[in-house]
Amino acid sequence: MKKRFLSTFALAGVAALTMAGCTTETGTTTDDSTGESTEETTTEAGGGDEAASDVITVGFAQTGAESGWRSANTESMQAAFSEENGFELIFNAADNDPAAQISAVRNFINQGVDAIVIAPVVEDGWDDVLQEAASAEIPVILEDRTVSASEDLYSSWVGLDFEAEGVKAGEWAAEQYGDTETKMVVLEGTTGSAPANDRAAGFSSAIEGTMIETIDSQTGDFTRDGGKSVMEGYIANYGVDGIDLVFAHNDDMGLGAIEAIEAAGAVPGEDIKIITIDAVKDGMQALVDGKINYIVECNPLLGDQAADLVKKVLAGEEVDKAYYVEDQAFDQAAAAEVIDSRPY
Ligand code: GYE
Repeated sequence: MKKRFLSTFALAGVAALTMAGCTTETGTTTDDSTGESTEETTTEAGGGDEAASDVITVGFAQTGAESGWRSANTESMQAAFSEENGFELIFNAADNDPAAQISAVRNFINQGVDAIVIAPVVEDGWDDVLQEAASAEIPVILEDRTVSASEDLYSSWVGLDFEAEGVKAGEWAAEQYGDTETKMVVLEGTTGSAPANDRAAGFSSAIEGTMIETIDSQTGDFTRDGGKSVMEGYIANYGVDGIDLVFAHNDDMGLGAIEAIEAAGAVPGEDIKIITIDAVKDGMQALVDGKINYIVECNPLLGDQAADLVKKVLAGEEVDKAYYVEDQAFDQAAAAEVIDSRPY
């Protein structure tokens, strides 16, 4: 697979259609099989039948609203799939429930949307519904997370190299702490999600052969509350003195861990070192404040690339199967330099 690095702002040039008026509807749909309800918002481009026929209707199946990263990603997607850019966006957030997300995609197929965009909660379980979209001749573009299904079942994907993020975080840990006995606990992202799987694999490979020992690893579901309560459990089991390092698969769980460490009377960033991934505002602030020690970036601003891909695919243009956006990494000094100019 060819890796192509895109700058986040490079692909913004989609033609803007001028349209008067727009309506926003928010409704709740209930998944018959699970009884789960998810929120759906439709933003419609107005301006009469003529304009409406040019409008591209896109169903976007978002994971949920678990983190600061996710909020920034949702905003980026909503801004790019706007009516000014020629789209009618049907937005669904599945509250991180894989079954609810699959049924949202089925609803999009039944509604006969022009294209479907998915940020898949988990990697597995997509074959059937992607096949159904293919049979209905509705192209699917993936953003952010990947799936294990055959790449013939979707048109393209744009996102980040999660394994490389894990490697970057692990290499820094190895360099800083690898020569002394270091007891590490891990706060994993959502079980079965591509970033949780790949970040864990990347980090583990980078610390192999060092004196960093993983004493426990559990999921905090990418949320602040999850990170806090898993960290409370670790502290109860091992004591603050029994833990040297936390590797959190995202900033929010690291921020939750900070609360747990402080509540136990210890100093985050000193008594217990913390490495996270994302580099959202709150995470970067904690890094500048010395409560987090290192952050590997994961860029959430994927909306313009995703919208560009939808237009290209619908126009029958050739696209690659995968577009990787490049990430950076920050220590305290680097974070202090850029924090004020960060867009998220
Ligand atoms: O790191 C985390 C979010 O899929 C890359 O999901 C994304 C991850 C991100 O909840 O904060």
